[in-house]
Amino acid sequence: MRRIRANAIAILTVAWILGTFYYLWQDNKPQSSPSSSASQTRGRGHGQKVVSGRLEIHRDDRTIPGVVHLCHQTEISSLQLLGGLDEKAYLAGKQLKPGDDPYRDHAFNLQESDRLGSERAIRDTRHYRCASLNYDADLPSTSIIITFHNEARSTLLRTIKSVLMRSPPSLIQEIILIDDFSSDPEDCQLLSQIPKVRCLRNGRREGLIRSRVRGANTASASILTFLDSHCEVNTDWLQPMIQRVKEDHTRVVSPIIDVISLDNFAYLAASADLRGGFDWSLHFKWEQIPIEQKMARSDPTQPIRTPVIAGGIFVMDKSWFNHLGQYDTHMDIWGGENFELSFRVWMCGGSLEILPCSRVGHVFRKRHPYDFPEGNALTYIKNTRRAAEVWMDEYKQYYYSARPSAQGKAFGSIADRLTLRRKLNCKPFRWYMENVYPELRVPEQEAVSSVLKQGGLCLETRGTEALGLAECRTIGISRPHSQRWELIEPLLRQQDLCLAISAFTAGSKVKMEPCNAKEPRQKWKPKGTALQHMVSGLCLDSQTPTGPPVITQCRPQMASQSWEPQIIT
Ligand code: UD2
Ligand code: MN
Repeated sequence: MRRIRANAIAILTVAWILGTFYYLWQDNKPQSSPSSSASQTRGRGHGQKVVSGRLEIHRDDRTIPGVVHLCHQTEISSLQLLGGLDEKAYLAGKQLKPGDDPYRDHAFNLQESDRLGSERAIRDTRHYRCASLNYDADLPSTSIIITFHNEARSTLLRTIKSVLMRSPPSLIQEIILIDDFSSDPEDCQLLSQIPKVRCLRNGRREGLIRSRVRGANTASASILTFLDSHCEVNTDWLQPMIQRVKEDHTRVVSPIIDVISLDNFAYLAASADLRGGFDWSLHFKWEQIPIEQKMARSDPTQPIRTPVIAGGIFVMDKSWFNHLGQYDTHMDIWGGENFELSFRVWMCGGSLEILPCSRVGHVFRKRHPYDFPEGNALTYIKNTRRAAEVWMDEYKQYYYSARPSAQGKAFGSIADRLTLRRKLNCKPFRWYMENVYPELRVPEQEAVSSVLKQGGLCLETRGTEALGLAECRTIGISRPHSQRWELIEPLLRQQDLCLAISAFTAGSKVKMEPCNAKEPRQKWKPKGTALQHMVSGLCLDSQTPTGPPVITQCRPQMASQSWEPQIIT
């Protein structure tokens, strides 16, 4: 008897040791499958914002092997879930006709999407440690907001069903569909037969920005969840995001966005080491987390701070969304709103993060399948110009240098958004650059040679220190000239001498002195056609054409403060 007990204890001990070893080995297992870095350029014709579908996919093998969650509550049958919707008839109502190009209408392979049906199992792509995290039992519910314009029925229905099947039912208050004036109203209407699904149709094409605001305004839950209309949410996607927002309502959180192939609809795990970034043309890109942050991450389930979000899939507290001014509803159709929202969230007291334990698949496309009434290039410029003009302060110059075609293009009035920024007491873009996105390099400035013209007169130096206005003279190539200025922000330069104020008070004279980029008295920036001294906030003023130039209160309309730079080539 005693021997049998001893044997049993020995067997259990060995099993326990083996189990522990297996666990540790799993934890340290190297990523075995090669990363298929099929980095693909996603040209959209106009070269604007493209969510390059993180096509540098690193398959993360620390995911949960073989676990396929189809349904959160397996007892809910697909039939119950759909209420009165006749799914077969809905899908059959719109199908590819033989001989039609399957990519034509949606810029993805419609034939493959239709073939898949409305639900399918997908791999749980999270790090395996995510499965053992716990979330509050009393998480608040959310309103899911999905806006669409001519979405394919099969992708739209799969998006909705994946939400209903892979979310705890108590967390889904409602799914609000905003049909952005699609050709067939039934695409949306028929879906409102599904329990919890509501359908709002725009009376004209509004674009995704105004459509989302409409959805948010009718949402009844305290938390908003935005989704594109061609997604599939993965196991336990929602709880991590709601948990983070519940803990701190100023957080705006998004999942890791997995890739659903636009060709064969394979569900592919995206790398867990990416965050959202951009270049100065306001072109969104996925980028590696900075190395120091990567080294400091000991726990792969921890949130990743991100300078910007891709834009389509995020969770945000409703009152915080409203407090921060929702969206800029003068932005049209598509694009730029993700920068505007991201800058605003960071600069006005919130934060943005990507949660690795939340995964949502999305069909990334190479072109827009829909039209832009004003043309897609002009629309993108209008939207990003609005974001740059309202939020980027003096850094907007880099946007204009990177996107010269934006200069002079119409972008409407931004007065309301500037008032909002002031009311919310938001930090300057410089703060964002220093604290949120220090990795974004400010371009090296090339000196621009120019004269500074006021009426028919030009600003010139006299001797080594003094300045004045005089008749503009012809300037020969490359020879020093008292009327030639090099503009290298923040300096206004002539050889080794720079324009400086003599004191910080209104009425103080300006003079030339040896250049020093760190000297606060030498820092200038353009303000309309005026030249503003950055520290005192006063503007360069000629007073009278004969008197020496001084600095005075900026008054944009004043002729004596207007300095038209005329570039010398
Ligand atoms: C990305 C975002 C998208 C949005 C966009 C920039 C992701 C996964 N997607 O582009 O949500 O932030 O960048 O603006 O981060 N739609 C309308 N009306 C329109 C045009 C589009 O309702 O006039 C819908 C469209 O059906 C889709 C959503 O808006 O559900 C986003 O459009 P998209 O899928 O063409 O944009 P995407 O994913 O390239
Ligand atoms: Mn999309």
